[in-house]
Amino acid sequence: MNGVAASPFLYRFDVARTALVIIDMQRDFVEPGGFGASLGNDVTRLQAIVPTVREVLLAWRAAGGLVVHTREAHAPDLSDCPPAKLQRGNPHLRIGDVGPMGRILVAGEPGNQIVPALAPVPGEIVIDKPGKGAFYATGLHEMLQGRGITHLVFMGVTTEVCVQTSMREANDRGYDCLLVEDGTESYFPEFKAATLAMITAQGAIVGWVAPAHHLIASLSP
Ligand code: TIU
Repeated sequence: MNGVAASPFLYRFDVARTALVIIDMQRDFVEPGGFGASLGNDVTRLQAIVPTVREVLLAWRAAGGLVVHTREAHAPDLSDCPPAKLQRGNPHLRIGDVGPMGRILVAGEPGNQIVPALAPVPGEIVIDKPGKGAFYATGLHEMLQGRGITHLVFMGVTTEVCVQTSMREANDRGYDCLLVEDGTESYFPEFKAATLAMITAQGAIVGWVAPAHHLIASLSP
């Protein structure tokens, strides 16, 4: 059993029953010209966490833990993108439009790939999800159940959108969840801070939060 010094109290987990879930570290959110930028955001804040996410990913792989990568990705015919999502807001490029990295948020396009520093390796699970949460319409819960997973450690982007939605979905399904606070980022620093606070409030109502170096220390033999 491993223990991470976390907020609001010690997070205990067994690597064999825990998956590292990296949410949407794809070019569409982290690089200029993708979906995040099309919504009017400055993507440099998100780019800055890549080295920390990589450090945790390498430590997790070395410890032999299961890794899950997600991508927010739609089918080329957009049949899995409801009008309510497609038509929201007033972006200069919509989902499915052709941008500098190919069609925005469409599976298989260059912009939809996970950034090279965090690319999946054989044996890791890669989930394409049509929603913000990783459990909606993906089969992820069944995959995790089949592997005996009870605990999830989250990183990725953005903190208050896809990461928090996924963590809440996981919490309702009975997983004990830890969010790596410097392995996640938002386009809005105040939303990240609020998310960390609301996750840990009321005795870990959604889960735990800890810095990457506390998690890495807990993995050291
Ligand atoms: N816009 C925003 O903050 N996020 C998303 O649209 N998707 C994810 O968070 N991955």
